[in-house]
Amino acid sequence: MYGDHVNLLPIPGEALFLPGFFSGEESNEYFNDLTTGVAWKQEPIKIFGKTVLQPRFTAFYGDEGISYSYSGITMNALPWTETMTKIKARIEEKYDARFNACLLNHYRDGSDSMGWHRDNEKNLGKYPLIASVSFGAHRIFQFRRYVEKIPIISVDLSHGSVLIMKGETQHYWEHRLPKTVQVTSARINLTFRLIID
Ligand SMILES: O=C(O)CCC(=O)C(=O)O
Ligand SMILES: [Mn+2]
Repeated sequence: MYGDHVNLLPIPGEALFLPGFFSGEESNEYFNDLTTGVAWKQEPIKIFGKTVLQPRFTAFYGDEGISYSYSGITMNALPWTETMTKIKARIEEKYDARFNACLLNHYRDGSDSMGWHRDNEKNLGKYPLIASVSFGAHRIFQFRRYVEKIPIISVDLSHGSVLIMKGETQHYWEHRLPKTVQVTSARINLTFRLIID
């Protein structure tokens, strides 16, 4: 099943990258639909006791009754849109996985970003499988070891690509989407997750 992927990380952890999982045509359609068809919000978050706006827009969709807490905010899932359901079904089939939630990110241009973090919330379980789908502008995504903070592994997340993070990835690696002056257009990212409680 993974023969067509590139494994980006030395062990421990597994990050599998598959560019072009969605065709250019499908990806354009999904990008346009998600740009206008998602309830995007720029949320305030608390960092070191100070309230600031997140440097991106986000939304949270999922099965009924699912909620998700991180960085001091709790998001209640909105019901899946038709487009999200289609994308989710394709990923679930390919990876023999199941997801009940999706955190979406909208980066207006290269000045929007996401800082170093791990997706290690308790309610994702010990070995979460997270599927990250990208549409729109290419952006560099980076991994670094959590303990030593080096080295950095970079991947170009392209239009229609899928990145799977699984196994012990969230134990040993942090990831981020750095700012860049080179990108002047928008990117949309969907991270499908299975929330266990
Ligand atoms: O935009 C990305 O590729 C990163 C998203 C991410 O790491 C997250 O939502 O937890
Ligand atoms: Mn993440």
